[in-house]
Amino acid sequence: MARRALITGITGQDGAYLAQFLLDKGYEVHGMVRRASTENFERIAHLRDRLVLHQADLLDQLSIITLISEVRPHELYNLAAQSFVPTSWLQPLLTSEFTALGVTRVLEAIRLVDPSIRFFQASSSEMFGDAREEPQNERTPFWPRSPYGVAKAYGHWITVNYRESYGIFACSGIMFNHESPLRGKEFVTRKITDAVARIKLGRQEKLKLGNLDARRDWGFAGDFVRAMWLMLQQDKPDDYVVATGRQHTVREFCQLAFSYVGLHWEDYVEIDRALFRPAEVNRLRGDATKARTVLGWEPTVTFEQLVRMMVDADLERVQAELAQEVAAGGS
Ligand code: NAP
Ligand code: G4F
Repeated sequence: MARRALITGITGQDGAYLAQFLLDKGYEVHGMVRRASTENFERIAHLRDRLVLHQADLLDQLSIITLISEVRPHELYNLAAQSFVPTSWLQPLLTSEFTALGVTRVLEAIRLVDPSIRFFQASSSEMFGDAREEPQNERTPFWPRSPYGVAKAYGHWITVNYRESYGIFACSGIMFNHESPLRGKEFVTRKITDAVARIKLGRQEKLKLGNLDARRDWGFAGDFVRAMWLMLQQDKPDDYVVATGRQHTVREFCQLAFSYVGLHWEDYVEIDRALFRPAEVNRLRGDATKARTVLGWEPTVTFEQLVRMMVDADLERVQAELAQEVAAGGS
């Protein structure tokens, strides 16, 4: 019989990659989606016929209990969250409800319905914040610098606590930034590659950015979802840093993305002070030795390949939009 997985946040970047990964492994894949006035399933459109989607919301405890009772998954991946750091200063309470308390609601539902369900929590390197050491590993103390980071730290510790209190197979993946052509356009990498494509094709003139000196450890989302799955296949539940171990500045990302299409980034990028954050996470770099040793996990996509993959995808998309406009104008 096929194993059943339930993914919260299936409409997001990681949800789409994880759904594809699990389907390829022969899983029956269920996804939790929240009600919206307009459906928001673009990232999983190509998988739509192979998925079972259910309406529920991280804010609504009973909806999660009902969902888990109906699906009875073997594995549950909790990817849903308010995941954009700047929004967490604008909506700190809502961010805590989704990103912190939402985790407890899912864990409570597991405890009530079936404590043998294996649970993955999408934790974040943002918890290290003003990091006490570099590179960061599973023992590095947290010093979060945003309401999002604080909420994720809660989500991490409640996951550890339900493992220790109730023996639930609960794992926390402390994931560093991971990107792809499916990344939301508000995040800096996709904002840059979308702008590069639009500028190259004459649809945009300038790109406004904030802090170019911030350093991140950027990997490929497709690699990260494999680490999530590996964590739930082990004999014992545990927590793992997932990272490439390489660090680059936002400026370096710009340089590489613009030069890939033959443009010089300084001709197009403007600094907008409004995009600077009230408290910045200046540098992050992960040490994934434990994931490499215990899970046998390795990233397969380099920083340079990631940038090129994202620019290529955005060029293709913007070109297709232009072709559609021409066709519509000519008909
Ligand atoms: P994403 O693209 O922003 O997706 C977030 C998902 O959460 C969406 O499917 C969204 O649904 C769903 N969601 C938000 N609020 C919800 C609610 N109240 N009820 C139900 N669903 C809700 O994020 P991602 O990049 O795929 O990241 C996945 C997870 O990993 C997140 O928890 C994120 O915080 C964490 N993480 C990401 C990274 C990274 O670099 N990508 C690194 C570390 C940790 P809608 O489509 O309806 O909005
Ligand atoms: O792309 P970002 O918005 O990602 P951030 O804040 O690192 O958060 C992402 O990674 C976390 C893992 O550490 C996840 F948990 C979280 O859910 C999310 O996926 O910003 C990256 C850096 C920041 O230092 C920011 O100040 O880029 C800098 N930046 C400079 N200009 C900008 C911009 N960020 C954005 N979003 N937009 C800008 O114009």
